[in-house]
Amino acid sequence: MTGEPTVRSVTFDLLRSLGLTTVFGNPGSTEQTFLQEFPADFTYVLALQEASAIAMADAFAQVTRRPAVVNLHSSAGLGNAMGNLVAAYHGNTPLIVTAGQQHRELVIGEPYLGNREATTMPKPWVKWSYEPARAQDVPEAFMRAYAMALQPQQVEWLPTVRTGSFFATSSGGIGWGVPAAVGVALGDRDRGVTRPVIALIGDGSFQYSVQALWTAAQRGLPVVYVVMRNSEYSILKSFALLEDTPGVPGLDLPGLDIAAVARGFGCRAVDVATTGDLEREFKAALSAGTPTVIVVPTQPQQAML
Ligand SMILES: Cc1ncc(C[n+]2csc(CCOP(=O)(O)OP(=O)(O)O)c2C)c(N)n1
Ligand SMILES: [Mg+2]
Repeated sequence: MTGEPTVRSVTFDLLRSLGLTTVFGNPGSTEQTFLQEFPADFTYVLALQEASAIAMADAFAQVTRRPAVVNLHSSAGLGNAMGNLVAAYHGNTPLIVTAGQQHRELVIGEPYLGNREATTMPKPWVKWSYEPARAQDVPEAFMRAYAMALQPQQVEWLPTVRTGSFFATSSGGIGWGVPAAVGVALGDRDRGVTRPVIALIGDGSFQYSVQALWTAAQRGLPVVYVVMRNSEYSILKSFALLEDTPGVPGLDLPGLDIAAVARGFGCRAVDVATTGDLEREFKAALSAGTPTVIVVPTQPQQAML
């Protein structure tokens, strides 16, 4: 960057000095001013959808043990991200999340993509939310967000058991695992660790942030997704029995060609039929050097609730 410092150049310098040179996101018009002339020493991880961006950053932060930066698109992007923002909050993950806003002179007219109450929208699932009154306040807002992100929660949640090799969402919301596996693999790459990442996930849960497969494929990440295909929301059928609520609609998932979807996002994908197939394909996936989705047919079973 040359010439007079700008708010943007000072902000990027600050992020650089804090070691925050990986930005997860999905861009929109309101972020392009910030993202223009994106510095060559920064990495922008394109997630295709904001729910995936947050969960990737969540896992990345857990693996690298540093805060991670997420750049979302205004109110619509923040809305898409909310479920996984709740997960990051429960997991105590230090995230710095920015969301674009429409031009100040337009906001009074409630324009497309404007955020009526930008600081209220993410509450209560963030420790701090702030809308800088002046452009000049942006670097300080980042600095404060960084400091806040590193502070412990007032009330500690019971953390997910983390040995550094097992990760799970802390919120109970599904749609975390597919992108979080991407975040773990990117975090490993960032800290120079080489190991495969195994993501075990149900066929229903797989659908929620499925576009993260594209990021995994584009970046050649060593992720093996093992998808348990029972063609239903099995756990909800068990709940229906437990709670004696017969006739709940929407619990069957016929007609999902998961391997075809995965191939569409650029992954290797196989349907296996036997345990022998599974063993062979799993071994092959471990050395594939590219993400693989293995679809395993399973018998629906009643959960012990
Ligand atoms: C964001 C979100 N939406 C809906 C739910 C409710 N829910 C809990 S488990 C589940 C189904 C999971 O299905 P699947 O991954 O196929 O697992 P299975 O029970 O079949 O093994 C749903 C929809 C949720 N927890 N989070
Ligand atoms: Mg299922």
